[in-house]
Amino acid sequence: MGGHSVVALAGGVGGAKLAEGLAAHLGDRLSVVVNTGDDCERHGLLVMPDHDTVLYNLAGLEQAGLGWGVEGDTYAAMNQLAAYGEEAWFRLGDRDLALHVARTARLRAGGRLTDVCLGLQRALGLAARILPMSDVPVRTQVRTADGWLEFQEYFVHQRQTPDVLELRFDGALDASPTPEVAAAFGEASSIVLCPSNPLVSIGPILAVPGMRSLLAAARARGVPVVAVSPIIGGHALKGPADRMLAALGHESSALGVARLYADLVDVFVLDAVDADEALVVETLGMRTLVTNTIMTDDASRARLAGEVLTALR
Ligand code: FO1
Repeated sequence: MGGHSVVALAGGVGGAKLAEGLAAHLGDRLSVVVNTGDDCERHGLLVMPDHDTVLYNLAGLEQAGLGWGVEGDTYAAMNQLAAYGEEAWFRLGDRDLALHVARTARLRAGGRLTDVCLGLQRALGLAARILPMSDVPVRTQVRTADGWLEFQEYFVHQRQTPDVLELRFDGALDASPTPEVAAAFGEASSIVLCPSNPLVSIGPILAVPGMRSLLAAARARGVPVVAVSPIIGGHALKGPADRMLAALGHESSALGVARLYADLVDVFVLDAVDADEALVVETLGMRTLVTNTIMTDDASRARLAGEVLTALR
């Protein structure tokens, strides 16, 4: 691919897996723009779940089974916090806590979010860059029958049980893409929308004022954009994307996701299970790639990433 650089938009576990596959091909030619809408303050510390799951996947530290946190982590601090009567439903491992302590300390010392994140990534030896979508806080909130909930209250504490009636991205109107995100889009030769939740992972990124313009400007230069469906056979492999799509009036299918991306994307990647939807997706004005999109290990992550990059030539 020569000196070509790629921007990937990602959030959650599926996004982190493809990001890791892309990093295997691209190294420092990859910039991953991550959703910060899931971010939260826990025990006085800033936790950035979507940034952190990409960080740990690219560093080969991820807790594979859970999809978040650090492989082999212990929970001594968490258990001691509970002993002091602190909330313990959001499980932070000891090694994970070190990241939140370092990050929060550097932010309190006046560091800019993106600079702090890049410094921690370099400490873990990452070649690719993980870029917060904005340095200004954006927080996804979910309206349920009980009213508006902070994202992690819905996602973890209430185990995604309530029906989602509405979403909002608090703070988005005061946010803007960081200079690093704008530069990454400006230099990109390809753009990838990873198989993340289109509503609460890719959605908040695209809701940052100016982000869609960056994408449109790249496309106007002839930069191809590919999206990988996070829905396979009508279901999400992990997380609430399928139920959320249906609850908010969208079709919970690869086609339903393609419709959400119709004006943004040149190529749409569907799993072989959904091959019968490819023709209809093409009527939306996108080319399609039908392949096995299930990433079970590093090899399959790199394979899918390779197919995605090849589809963009
Ligand atoms: N998800 C859970 O379901 N339970 C948890 O206790 C939990 C803790 C946690 C700690 C750090 C972190 O970065 C993520 C964590 N997650 C947990 C996942 C988190 O809810 C993410 O927002 C989801 O993975 C969706 O992106």
